[in-house]
Amino acid sequence: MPRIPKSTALTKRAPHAEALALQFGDAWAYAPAPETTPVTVKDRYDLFIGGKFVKPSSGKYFPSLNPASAKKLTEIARGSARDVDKAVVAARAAYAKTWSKIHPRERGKYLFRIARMIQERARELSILETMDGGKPIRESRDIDIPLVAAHFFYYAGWADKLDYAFPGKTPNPIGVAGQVIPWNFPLLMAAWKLAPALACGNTVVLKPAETTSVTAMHLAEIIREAGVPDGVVNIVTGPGDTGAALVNHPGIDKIAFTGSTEVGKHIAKTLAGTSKTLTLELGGKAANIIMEDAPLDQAVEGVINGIYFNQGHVCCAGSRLLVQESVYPKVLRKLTDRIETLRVGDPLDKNTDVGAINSKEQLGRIAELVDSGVAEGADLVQSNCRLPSKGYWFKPSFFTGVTASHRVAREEIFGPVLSVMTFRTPAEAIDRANNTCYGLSAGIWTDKGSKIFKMAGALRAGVIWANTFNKFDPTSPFGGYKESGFGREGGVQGLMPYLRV
Ligand code: TAP
Repeated sequence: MPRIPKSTALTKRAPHAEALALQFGDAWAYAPAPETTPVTVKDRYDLFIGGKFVKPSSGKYFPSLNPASAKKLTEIARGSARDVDKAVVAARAAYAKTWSKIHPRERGKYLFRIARMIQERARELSILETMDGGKPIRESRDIDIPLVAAHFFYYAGWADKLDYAFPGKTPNPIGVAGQVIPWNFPLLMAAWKLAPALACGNTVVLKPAETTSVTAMHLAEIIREAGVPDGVVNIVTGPGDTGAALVNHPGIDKIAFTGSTEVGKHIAKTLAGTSKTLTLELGGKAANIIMEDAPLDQAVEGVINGIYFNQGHVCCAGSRLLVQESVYPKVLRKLTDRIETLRVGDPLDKNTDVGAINSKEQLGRIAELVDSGVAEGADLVQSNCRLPSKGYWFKPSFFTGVTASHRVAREEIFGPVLSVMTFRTPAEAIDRANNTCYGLSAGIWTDKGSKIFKMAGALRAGVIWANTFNKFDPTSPFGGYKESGFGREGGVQGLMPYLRV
C-alpha cells in the first residue's frame, strides 16, 4: 500500500472553513455526472512498427492500471532493444524512401488529416486518457485533446512553409528522431513531439510512459487510418529500459526527451560526444507571485488551477506561492476556503476537480515529501474531503511556515501540494522565485502592467504568465532555463530542434 503521510493527523482546518461547511452543508455535493460514452479498451496493445501492430519480440506484456480503481485496465507490450532496433530500421527506411522525398505539402496534408481525425475521435480519446492516467475528464476533454488536435493543425501549416520560417536559409530534416515522453500529458506530449518532427520531414520512434501508453496506441491507429506511409511513425512501449535502448541506438539522429531532471541528466551524459542532437524538457518548481494590488479572487483561482487541477501532475505547476505580506492573511483565508470546495474523486465525473494520482509509486513520492515538510517544521493544511477507498488519491494540501531550505520549497512534488511563502518587496519576490535549480515557468498577479514587465524581465523562467496560469497554445514556445532543460517546443521555435538550418 502507498504510504499515507504521518502528517495527515496534523491536518488543520481554518475556523471559517468549518463555518462554510455548516452554512452550506451538502450544497457542495453535486449529483454524480459520470461520462457514459462507451469506449473500447483492448485486452492488450501491441507495438506499432513499420505501419503494423506487432507482438513484442520477448512475447511479454505488462499490466496498465486505472489509477482511480487500482484495477487492471489492459496489457501493454514490453518492447525490448530488439524491437527498438526494428523500429529504428523501419523509420530509417521510411525516411529514405518516402518521407524525405515527398513534397512538403503532402506531409502537411497527412498532418491535417491526423488533426481532423483526432477531433472526430476526441470524446473517445479523452475518456481513454482519463481512464488510463487518472486525470479529470474535464481536463482531458477540454484541454488535452483539443490541444493535441491544435498542435497537429498548427504544424501541418508549417510543413510547406519552412523556407519562410528561416528566410535566406535552407532547412533540412535531421533524419530519425527518438522521442521519450512522460505520463502527465500522455497524448499531448506525443503531439508536441510528433507534429513538428513530421512537419519538418523526419521520421520517428516514440516511447510513451509505462503507465500511460493507451492513447498513444489509439493515435497509432489514427496515423495508420490517415494513410501515413509505413514506418514514418513507430511506437515502442515499455519501461525505462526501452527508452534507454532508444537513446543509445546508433541509428538515431536526434533525441527529444520530456521527463524528470534526473533521467534528463543521465541522457545528456550518455549522448555527450555523439553526433545525436538533444532537447530536454524537464522538471520545474514554479512560483506564482501575488502582489498586494492583485485581484485576489482571480489570483487564488489561478493558483488553484495551477496546482490542484490535474493533481499537480504538471511540470510547470505553480507549486510555490509567494504572497506579499500585506495581503497574506486574506489570501490564506481564500485559499483555505477554496481547497475545501474542490471535488476530489471519480475522474470520469465531469464535476471532478482533482482526479487520481497516476500511480502507487507517485503517491508514495508525494507522501514522502509531505512527511518531510512536516518533519522540517512547516504547517500542513489539507482539505477535509473524503477520498475514495480504492485507487490512488491525495488530498489538496498546502504548507505555510515554509522556508527556502525546506525540501517542499526546493523539490518537485508533482502532486496537489503547494508551499506558501511571503515577501515584502518585488525585488524579494524575484529573488525568492529565482531561488531554485529549475526555471520552467512562473506567474505574476498584479493590477499594474509595468510591474508585470519589470518582474517578467527578471524572472529566470522559460514561460511567464501574467494574471493567468497554465495556458497553452501551439503557437507559443515552451521550455526551460537551468535544470528545466533546453530547446523549445511549440511555435516556430519548436521547428528548430528538428531541422538542420
Ligand atoms: P521520468 O521517470 O524521467 O520518465 C520520463 C520518460 O522517460 C518515461 O517514458 C520513462 O519510462 C522514460 N525513462 C525512464 N528512464 C529512462 C532512461 N534511463 N532512458 C530513457 N528513458 C527513460 O519522468 P516521469 O516520472 O515519467 O515524469 C515526470 C517528470 O517529467 C517530472 O519531473 C516533470 O516535471 C517532467 N515533465 C516535464 C515536462 C516539460 S515540458 N518540461 C512535461 C511533462 C513532464 P517509464 O515511464 O517506463 O519509466
